[in-house]
Amino acid sequence: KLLIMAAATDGIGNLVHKVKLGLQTKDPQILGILVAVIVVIASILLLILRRRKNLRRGILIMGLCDSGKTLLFSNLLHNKSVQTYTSIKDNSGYLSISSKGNLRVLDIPGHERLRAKFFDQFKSAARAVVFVIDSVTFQKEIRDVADFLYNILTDPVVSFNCPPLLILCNKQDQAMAKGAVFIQSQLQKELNTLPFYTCQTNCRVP
Ligand SMILES: Nc1nc2c(ncn2[C@@H]2O[C@H](COP(=O)(O)OP(=O)(O)OP(=O)(O)O)[C@@H](O)[C@H]2O)c(=O)[nH]1
Ligand SMILES: [Mg+2]
Repeated sequence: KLLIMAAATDGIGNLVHKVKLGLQTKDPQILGILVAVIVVIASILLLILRRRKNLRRGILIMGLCDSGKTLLFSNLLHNKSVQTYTSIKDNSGYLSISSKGNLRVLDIPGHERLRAKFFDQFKSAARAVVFVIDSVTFQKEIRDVADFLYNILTDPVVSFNCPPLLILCNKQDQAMAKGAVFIQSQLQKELNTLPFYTCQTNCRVP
């Protein structure tokens, strides 16, 4: 075993030495091989990253209580508006999108005591997050909205996977609803008051 290990170490040492020499003398053969190796490794890494992304098939609908998540879920999945009540458990269903296949839409309860548990359960599957805001009560709830969004954005799993995030300014049919541009600017200001957060996103209001 020791002999095999020594031979292997010696082999690698020899190879490293040859590569070093090739780099110093700018040997085209060695440079060619190195470029090929780097391209192969980069392609494998890209493939792994693509696979990881494709394995995540959840669309998480999140937001404070009463922001309209369940009604949105019902409209998306069943194409109808239903009478909703405060959710105490998640709703889930599959949505078929032509270019992406079947995606699992998850409506996460907004209640403070429940949302963390469901978020922890589903966050690693998040392909995208829809953060729903009640545009009527937004100003009154701005602190809670910002805190909740901050917790999602700074979550280690979410920051690692970086799923796209859509901020949905809901209840625009109501006369007292604030517009998306106003909500965006106020939310950015509020987020910037939170510790360790600087809003540098490419926020865009359609
Ligand atoms: N006018 C208006 N009312 C809405 C809209 N979306 C939701 N609502 C109403 O807002 C209330 C709360 O909606 P839900 O979908 O139950 O809210 P939720 O976000 O699921 O709330 P939790 O389950 O408590 O987290 C319901 O009475 C809905 O009918 C909207 O776009 N316009
Ligand atoms: Mg609900």
